[in-house]
Parts: sequence; structure tokens; C-alpha cells
Amino acid sequence: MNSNTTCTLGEFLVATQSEFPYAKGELSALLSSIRLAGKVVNREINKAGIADILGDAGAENIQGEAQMKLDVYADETFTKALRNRGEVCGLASEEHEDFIAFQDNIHANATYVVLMDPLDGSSNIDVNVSVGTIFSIYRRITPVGTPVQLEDFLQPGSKQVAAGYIVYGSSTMLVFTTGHGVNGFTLDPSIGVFILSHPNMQCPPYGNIYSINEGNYVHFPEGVKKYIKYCQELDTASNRPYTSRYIGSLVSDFHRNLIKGGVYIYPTGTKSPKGKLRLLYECNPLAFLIEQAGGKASNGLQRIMDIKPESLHERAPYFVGSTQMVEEAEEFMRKYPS
Ligand code: AHM
Ligand code: MG
Repeated sequence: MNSNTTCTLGEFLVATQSEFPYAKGELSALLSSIRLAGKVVNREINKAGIADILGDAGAENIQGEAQMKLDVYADETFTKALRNRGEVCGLASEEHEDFIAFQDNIHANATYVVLMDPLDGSSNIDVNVSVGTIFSIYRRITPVGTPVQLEDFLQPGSKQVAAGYIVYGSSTMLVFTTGHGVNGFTLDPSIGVFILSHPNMQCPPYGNIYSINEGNYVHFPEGVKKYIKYCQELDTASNRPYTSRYIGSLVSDFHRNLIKGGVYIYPTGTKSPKGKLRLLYECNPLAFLIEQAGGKASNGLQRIMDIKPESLHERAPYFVGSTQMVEEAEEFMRKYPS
């Protein structure tokens, strides 16, 4: 692709389609559905302060957390966009206890399942801080034409065929991989088109940002406590002390560290004994992206994408970002097992 010309996401999908696994055009169509829903959600988020859409929807999701109206809106919008076309046979969302099977005629030959967190970081909506959407795409493993099964969704992250996120920030970006590197597209709101702005994104092997909710310090495992102290020590040779940056919106923290270099950690703790982040909706898709950008994702001891999931809403401790920084943190986890 000529880097001197403007390239829209639509053009990019057409030009690179032959690189996609199985390359029959279905994955491009699926990504187009996500692009469309992303634009619709973006429009709602942008008017969140003026529309009557702020606040609690009065319901709880299955983890018992309050659902914001925009969580519900994003969930419905992505579900509708994916259901309207024939490429997807089932969808699992952070907002629903069970997966949704698409069973009508138009989905009879569908080969893909999608897992998503429709609106990540939703506690930040009311205060005009960036939020995101995260998605993960697999090929079903049960036979095409039969009803989709739980096992189609419980595949290790290494089986993903595509993954990505949309960050609704100071500008809105869609960043995705199909296993051939990572490309970022920025929405030009005046024409409603995503333009390739960040081709072939690479995560620096080393950075100087650490991102963790330090308010939970007393609850952290010993290895993480010791690593935080290490981040704060003076050592000019390794650029320490590192700088601390934590937005509390995973997508935004991840996006910044991907570009600038850094490590994001959400460990286990007495408050969240298995970690807070969901393996299937949050950890795996961002792990696929970071590895494709030359970075690393682990649960502190093991590669995230090698974990065999046992349930849809399973959580995992998460260490993601610049390879050398994740490895540094892993060293502390091994040295101080707790
Ligand atoms: P959510 O999917 O319910 O929004 O929760 C996930 C969010 C992440 O975006 C963020 O990194 C993390 O929770 C923040 O958690 P905490 O407030 O405990 O630091
Ligand atoms: Mg989330």
C-alpha cells in the first residue's frame, strides 16, 4: 500500500483481504459491521454530556456491577450490527451471562464467533474520560450449520483470527490485527470515515511508564509490591524512576503504553483474588494486539494466550505492554511467590 496516499479503513480491508485467514471476504464484512457500530456508539458517546443518557440504567450486569445507559446502548448496537449480517454465528458479551446464538437462515453458514466488551471503562463516562470497545474474533470449532456451542467461545487466545479495540478519546480510533501486524485508523468526524493514521504499530521494547491502581497496594501480591518499589527507585541507566500513568480505562491505558512504551498491570489482590479483568473480553484481544506489535502479555507467570478458558466470564491477573518491562515484572513474580 502506498504510504503517501490517504487510505480509508474500507480500502484497507479490500487491499489486505488476501492476507486474512481463509480470505473469503467474511472477515472483512465482519470488521465492517464493527466499524459501523463503532461510529454509531461514538456518536452517542460524543453527546453523552448533553443527551439524557448519563447515569445508571437501573440494572446490574451479571458481575453485579451497575450498568450505565451507554453500556446497554453499546451492547445493543454491536449485537444488532453483527446480527444483521451473516458472518457471525454467535456472540458473547461482558454484559450477558450466556452467549447469544444467531440461528436464523442468514447465519446458517456463519463461521465466526465474536466476544466483546462493548463499553470498557464505563465508570469514566460521566466525567468525560476516554472509554473503549474491545473485540475478539474466532472461527467456530463445531460444525457449520449446527447451533453454536460454549466450546466455540472457550478457545485459548492463540486461536484468535482477529482482535481490536475502538478508543473513544480526544479522537476516536479503531486499532486491529488479523495476525499481520497492527494498524490504527482515526475517525474523521467531518466525513464519518476511519483513515489509516497509524500503520504497522510497534510497541517499544522498553518504556518508562507503569500503569496500575496503586490504591490497591496493600492487597497486591508480594511480587507486585516489590516491582512497584523497583519502578520508583532511582537508576538512571534503566530510566527509573518510571512515570506513573493510570486512567482507569483499560483501552486508553493500553493504547498509550502501546505507542509510548510501558507496562499495565492489574494483578490479583485480596479484593479481586483472580484479578479483575476478563480473560476472554479484555485480556486475550489486547494480548493478540500487543504480541502483533512486538510486546508481551502474561498473567505474571504464563503467556495469556496459552490459557485454556473454563468459563465465559473468567478473570485473570494481567501484565501487558513493552516486552522487557513485562519480563521485568514477571521476574519479580517468580522471585516473590505469594
Ligand atoms: P469495566 O469493563 O467494567 O469497565 O471494568 C474494567 C475496567 C478497565 O477498563 C480498567 O482498567 C479497570 O477496570 C479499572 O479498575 P479499577 O477502578 O479497579 O482500577
Ligand atoms: Mg471492561
